[in-house]
Amino acid sequence: GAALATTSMFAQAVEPEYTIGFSQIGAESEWRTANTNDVKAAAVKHNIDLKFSDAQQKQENQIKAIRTFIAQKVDLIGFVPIVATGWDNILREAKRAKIPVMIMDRDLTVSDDSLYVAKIGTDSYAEGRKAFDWIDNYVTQNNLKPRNGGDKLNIVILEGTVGASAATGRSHGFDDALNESPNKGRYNILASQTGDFTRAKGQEVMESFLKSYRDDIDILFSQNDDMALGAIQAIEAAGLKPSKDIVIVGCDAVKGMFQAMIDGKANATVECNPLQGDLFFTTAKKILKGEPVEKSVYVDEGVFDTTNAKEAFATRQY
Ligand code: GZL
Repeated sequence: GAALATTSMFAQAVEPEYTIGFSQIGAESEWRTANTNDVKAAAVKHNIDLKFSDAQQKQENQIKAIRTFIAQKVDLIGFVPIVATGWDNILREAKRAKIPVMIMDRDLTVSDDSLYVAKIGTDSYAEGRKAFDWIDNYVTQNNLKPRNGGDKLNIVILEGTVGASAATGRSHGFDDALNESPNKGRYNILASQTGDFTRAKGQEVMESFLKSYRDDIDILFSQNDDMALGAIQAIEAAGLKPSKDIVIVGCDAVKGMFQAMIDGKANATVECNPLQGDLFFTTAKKILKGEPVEKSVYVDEGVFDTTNAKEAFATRQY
């Protein structure tokens, strides 16, 4: 009775053991929002005092936030590098201040890997390979032919944010899988352009693709689902049937894309897992307790398409 209540009340009140500064890139997609929500929920679960900063898609705001965390003498700094380069100086400042740094989600390129202690990431290269492999299999299974009667299936690509490892990784993975495929002669990359991971930009770029190549496009590879959902609107506005006239493959496996697959407007999406908060704070506590941690850990990711979208939808958390 009372004793139990006292214990549980006490458990709520115990001072946070650590203060962690976290710089998030922004709120550009459903996936990003899910990632943010998960980080915040995990901080509560781990009883961490979280100082959270939203960089509004600007690297300089991330650098400013990290500098503020250093001035506040937080115990550890975590951030999602919006682009892969330009972090060496600020990470040297953190190192001089003896504040350990962890990376989440996207990857970065630094001159000296000791500038961060650990990375909890998503394997964008593998995601790109899975996207092409799904397309290649679908084309074979359905004996898909070019809509324009030509000899190549034309692919257009909506790329993610320029310079982001999630974009470059997916492009490299897709290209390598295509070039290694015995069927590579079937395909032609007709156009590839950044839609900056947003729904609005994805729709805009797809409109321009359709203006130039309406009846030549057979397949869209979109490097996130938000751009794919924008592209679906553009495809319908052009009087074409998404997933039928143009095969549509996305990345992230967010709820909006599951709904599109269930509605018969999209074909597949390669999962990218935003629920990294628990692993992140568990790893952070080990670092702060001086325990050894792995330098780089990837979260688990699968592939979903119209054959498993319905039953998977019920259990999706984002
Ligand atoms: C991928 C992540 C990407 C998502 C986008 O790991 O960084 O950023 O694919 C998000 O939806 O904008």
